[in-house]
Amino acid sequence: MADFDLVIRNATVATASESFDTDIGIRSGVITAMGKVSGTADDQIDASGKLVMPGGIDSHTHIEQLSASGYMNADDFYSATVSAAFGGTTTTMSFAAQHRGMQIPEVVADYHQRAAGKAVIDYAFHLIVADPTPETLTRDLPAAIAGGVSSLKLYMTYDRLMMDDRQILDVLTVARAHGALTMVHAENHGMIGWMSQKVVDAGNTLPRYHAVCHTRGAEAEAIHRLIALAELADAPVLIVHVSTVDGIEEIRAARARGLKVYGETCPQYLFLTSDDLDRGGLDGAMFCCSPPPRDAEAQEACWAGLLDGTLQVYSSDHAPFRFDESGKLPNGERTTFKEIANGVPGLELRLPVLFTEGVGSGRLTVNQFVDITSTQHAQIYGLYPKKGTIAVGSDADLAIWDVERELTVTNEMVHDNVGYTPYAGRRLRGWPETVLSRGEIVIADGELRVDRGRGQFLARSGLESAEPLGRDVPEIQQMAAWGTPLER
Ligand code: DUC
Ligand code: ZN
Ligand code: ZN
Repeated sequence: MADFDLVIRNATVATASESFDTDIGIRSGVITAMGKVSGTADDQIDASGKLVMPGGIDSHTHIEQLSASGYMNADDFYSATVSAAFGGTTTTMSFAAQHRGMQIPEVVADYHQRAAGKAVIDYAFHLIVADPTPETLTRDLPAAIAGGVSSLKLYMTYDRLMMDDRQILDVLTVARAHGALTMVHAENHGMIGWMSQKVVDAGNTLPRYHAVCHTRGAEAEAIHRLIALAELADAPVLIVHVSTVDGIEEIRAARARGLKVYGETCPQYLFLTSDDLDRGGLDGAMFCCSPPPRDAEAQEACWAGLLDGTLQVYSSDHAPFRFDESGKLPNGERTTFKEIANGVPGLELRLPVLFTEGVGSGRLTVNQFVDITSTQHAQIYGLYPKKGTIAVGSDADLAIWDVERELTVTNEMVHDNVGYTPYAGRRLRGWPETVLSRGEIVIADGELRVDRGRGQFLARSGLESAEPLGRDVPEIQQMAAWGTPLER
């Protein structure tokens, strides 16, 4: 038997902290040797002149998920994970979504079943909680967390998903007690609803009004309120898809006060603006997501937030819907902006677009690129060091980049099932040409090399990010003294 299943020779490796030249020896899916690797190997890849980075981890994706409004994502676990792999991502984290009235054990089992026979790369789940009944809180959430789904997601908006402040406090308390991290979609529901109704009543229904009605203040207010709730519960939170100057400032200020508040931004907030929703007729529907893309100042704030560590993760929020009756245009030409399925695709192009615009432009080092696209996702969500780095003992999830390759994005080149990409027409430089998952070549020479169903579920536990600060919260102590201790 050979010493290695595969050796990658002459690699220039970039991790989140350093760049160096090395060989990489792989056995049974794991990196077992680095440096000058000698010994026999069944297979070899010469990576001379290429850049080898940890495969991307996309910690915010919607795959084969039924939305609360009844729209099914255009991607199942096969098309989504194939698309991810072509773009250099080797782990997806998507949602098992509870809707009101659904039981959590069935929800989680259902998503396991959807993914198991289809995923071509490894995957984990977060749990969307929409119905925090006493049984959900006391029985089902702890069981789901113990089963490896150790991050929850809550919504502060959307009629059928949103939670009020008391419900949020209930869930944060359970998450704190059982070691789960709570992700939150933070937008003020009333502000958006009030404005949307008035705008639609006046006959203004085009996609561009979506960008205006999801006001900047709606995001900032909800983030501010959430942070106050998290501070009372002494529970860490991660605010997803942050898009505004003021929202980022709220997170920065909370972190400066020592609170465990994490933040995420996405390609649509770095590379798109509200002008994209104002393309002729209904074409802007292709760019409708919540929160919406903003303006150049907000884009700059998102870059600054990533660079100074206010925002730790850059995810796609891949929410795939086709530009037809199945998603973006449920009422055809008469679709109003309130009816357009929310979300943009981004799983495949998340990394290449950032590589061009970030590393290529000199805004980011390759190490910062690795950090915000892979390593911090693994660290925050409990996958590190199995995933998110290149080191002996880590899974051989690797993307071998041709940093010189230039191409122009087309709708046809993307492997998801959406039919368009918001980034069509962009010129890119740098592309992940060979992609490995647990040492197996998934993508090479522009082709998929594996069968559906090889991806494995990643159970997560013991999240450091979810550990409470353990601060004394005077009001909570008082409550305990009055005979109501919280489960701590
Ligand atoms: N907004 C969400 O909250 N989820 C999916 C996509 C989107 O645009
Ligand atoms: Zn959201
Ligand atoms: Zn989302």
